[in-house]
Amino acid sequence: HTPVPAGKEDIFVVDSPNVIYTDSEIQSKYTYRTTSVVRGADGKYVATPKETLYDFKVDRKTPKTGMMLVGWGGNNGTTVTAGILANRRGLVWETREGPRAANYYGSVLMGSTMKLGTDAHTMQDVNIPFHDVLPLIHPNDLVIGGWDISGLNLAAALDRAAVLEPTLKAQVKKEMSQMVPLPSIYYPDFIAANQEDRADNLIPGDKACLAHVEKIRQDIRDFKTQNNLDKVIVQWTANTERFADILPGVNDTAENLLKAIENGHEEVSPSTVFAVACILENAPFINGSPQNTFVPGAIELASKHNSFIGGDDFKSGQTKMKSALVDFLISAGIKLTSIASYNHLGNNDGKNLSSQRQFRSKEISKSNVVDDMVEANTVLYKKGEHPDHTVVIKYMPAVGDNKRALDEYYAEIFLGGHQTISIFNVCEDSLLASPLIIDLVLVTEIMTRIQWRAHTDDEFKGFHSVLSILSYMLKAPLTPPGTPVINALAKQRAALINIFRACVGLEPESDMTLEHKLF
Ligand code: NAI
Ligand code: DG6
Repeated sequence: HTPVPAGKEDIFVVDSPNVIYTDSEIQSKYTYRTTSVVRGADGKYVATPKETLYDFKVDRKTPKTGMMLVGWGGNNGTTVTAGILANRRGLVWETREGPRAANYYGSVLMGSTMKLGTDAHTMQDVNIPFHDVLPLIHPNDLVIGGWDISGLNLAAALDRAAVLEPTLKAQVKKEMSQMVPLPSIYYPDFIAANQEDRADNLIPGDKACLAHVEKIRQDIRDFKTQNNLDKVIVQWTANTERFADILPGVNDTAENLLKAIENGHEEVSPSTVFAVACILENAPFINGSPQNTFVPGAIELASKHNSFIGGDDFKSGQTKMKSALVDFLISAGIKLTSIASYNHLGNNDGKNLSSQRQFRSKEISKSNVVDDMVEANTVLYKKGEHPDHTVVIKYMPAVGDNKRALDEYYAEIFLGGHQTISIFNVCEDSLLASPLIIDLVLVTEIMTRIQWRAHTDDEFKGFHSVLSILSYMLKAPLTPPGTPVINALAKQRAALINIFRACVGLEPESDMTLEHKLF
């Protein structure tokens, strides 16, 4: 058995009888080991180790990929665009603290590493960039486009966002002034009334209709053709919408949802219209905002069309910290009893969220993020018991994009004592969200190139159309219907790493390091 040498872009090769490299694919046989549990009549659990054999194959050719953003002219849209241009051109700019160079800090794929294994001679860990585990596309190669209800070109929109240093903006100004968002759909009832004054770049019509779906599909096709792309991935980074009511006969099934759009039903949101257009166009669609874009009918439609969807709501600062800290506290056996989360921010997102119905979407998304960790600890919490959890968001124009997040965690410790942890987190919201937008595209794209089959099956197929592997980047992870939601950050990262490893025939990283303990 001789493995085919890695391509020049691969930094490692797996030498195993279970892994085959061809010019076009990496093929692996993978034994998935789990523990199956049943509870006997006597109330005792019986845990049985279980093995399932899967075949995976990964297409090695990196496609020319387009990223289309809904809300391209917003703070996130302009920041991620400028960031990619700055990286592509290797820009350096002056700040009051000295020169700064473009980087991808904050992107788990571009900025973090993964343990490949243990050096055979020194017995030390060998770590490689996360980006090199699978043949991922590079963010510098993304072709960027999108829609916005505001028609400002991207250079002017970058000024409006007031996120980046003038010395950086000056260097991307020319290129970004050529970028103009496509007109978009605007149904005023779904976002705050205070957004109306920027809605000057509109596709006619103020409620859902098939013409809107068709126009968006055509925009995706045109973008693909004009830029000679192999695929396009679409992300919603537009304003937070209010929740749509889930109505039987309207958005409960795929068929009803399509009929509701055809009939111009007023409870179909712009984000759902975008989702439907992308699903029908087989362009993966990710929702970076908290609203319920993926009504049951949209999820069913995606599954019928084998089209990838992911969401909801970027997990950037406060919630990312929460999903690490609460995991730590509860896993340490400390009984968290309350979380008070305050935010104030002064960007356009904050302005939109100052409206009650849009705030409510965000409140829901920010509030359910510790449920899995609480439910899992039956020692600390009785069934149904839950820490108190309050989320407050206030619009404070003066602080702009520099969001302030103040959190107090209150917990019960040994013998009735208390622990209070207070966090004051200040950072530019869009600089946290932009790397997540990149990660979501990179992971989603590689998922379109991974196929699997049970070892006994003939046919390969793709993963479930709901991409729960994206959970690490999202506050309210969408999972296939009936499957658990994982919010704990470490588990989310482990899933991402270990699925990537499985695709190249490597065992999950267990961190047991027996090689350092048994001698
Ligand atoms: P923003 O308000 O600066 O940008 C949103 C853009 O969407 C605006 O340019 C607006 O004109 C546009 N827009 C609104 N409705 C549209 C439609 N129907 N079609 C096309 N464009 C439309 O907001 P920002 O800061 O860029 O955030 C975007 C979204 O991401 C918000 O929903 C926010 O809650 C969410 N988010 C942001 C995070 C962050 O850290 N920045 C983290 C988590 C979520
Ligand atoms: C205020 O909370 C505004 C929101 O849009 C958040 O900034 C955004 O959802 C990020 O939230 P988090 O909790 O991930 O920092």
